[in-house]
Amino acid sequence: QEEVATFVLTEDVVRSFLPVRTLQGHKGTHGRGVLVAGSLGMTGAAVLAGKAALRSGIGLLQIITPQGAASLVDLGLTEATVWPAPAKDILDSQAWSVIADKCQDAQALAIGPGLGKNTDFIAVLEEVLRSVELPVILDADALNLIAENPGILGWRQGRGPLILTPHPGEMARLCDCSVQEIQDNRLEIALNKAVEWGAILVLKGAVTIVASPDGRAFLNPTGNPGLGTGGTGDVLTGSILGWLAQGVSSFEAACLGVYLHGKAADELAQDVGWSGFTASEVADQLPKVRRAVE
Ligand code: NPW
Ligand code: AMP
Ligand code: MG
Repeated sequence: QEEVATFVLTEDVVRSFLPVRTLQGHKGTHGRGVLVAGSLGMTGAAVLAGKAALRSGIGLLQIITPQGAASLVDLGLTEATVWPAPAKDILDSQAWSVIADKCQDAQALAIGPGLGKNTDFIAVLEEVLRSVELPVILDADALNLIAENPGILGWRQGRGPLILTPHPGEMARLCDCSVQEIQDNRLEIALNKAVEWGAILVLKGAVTIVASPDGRAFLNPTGNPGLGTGGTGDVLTGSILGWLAQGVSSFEAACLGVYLHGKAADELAQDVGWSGFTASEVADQLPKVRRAVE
């Protein structure tokens, strides 16, 4: 049994996690990330996550999305390259070969925002858990698919780092319990599941928890109810991908992502209050809040 140590994230802690940029840095040294996201009707999730990765400073971003959604994602995010996988509206098992190829020269992989739920895609998730050695973030529909068989998370043990970013609804599906049960025992559940799944667990919501399998957990003091609007979780996932690609290790990248995402929302709330700012604006605010912290 590991010793449990719980802290509140502070600006000083977060500052120490920020990657250092050198004068000679270029898009190669600033890291490549692969984002597997989007489906017809949810291309916005891919665009929002991608925008947040770029706003977090990633060098190169490659987005994998179904063929039928690719041109919309491409138009939505000029700076990313888009790689269509052979599926019309929603990714299926054929996506694996494109993902494996793009992961070869990347530093991090994120899967899930706006994917939709095609049970055929579980084969890809199994392959990722078993064989991808890069740090991997699983969010949204990737988690909803895994909820059908959470045991496969155990396959990751001993491979690369794994970060899971469920909101309370997704966590309830993963744990096969009610949202209320999750909310009544957030810290205990987050720590226990981080150990069971061998993953950094980001349990989102008011006071997001970042729990590590080594028994550490941070409580995040930033953020406000204005974040309760479509797409903000997609932005968080993209931002963590950005930090991972820049070489920040998984627990630190998750903490950085969560803290700055909340601080960006707090900054927006200074102007407009706790409602009416958008997920895109949260992403666009990230460089400014990073600058204020460093
Ligand atoms: P309730 O409503 O109280 O019963 P879903 P989703 C619960 C994509 N998106 N505290 C909530 O519970 C995503 O990336 C695409 C308590 C409800 O049951 C996904 O791929 C967008 N409960 C897909 O849509 C923009 C909470 O969770 C359930 C909670 C579906 O994702 C939007 C809702 O979650 C979106 O991001 C909290 N803090 N938070 C786009 N533009 O393309 C959530 N719940 O059913 O998993 O749906 O999160 O919208
Ligand atoms: P998702 O449901 O995946 O779009 O993620 C929603 C994001 O908004 C997560 O980062 C949550 O932590 C954040 N969020 C939602 N409601 C609140 C709240 N009341 N206070 C702070 N953060 C919130
Ligand atoms: Mg989400």
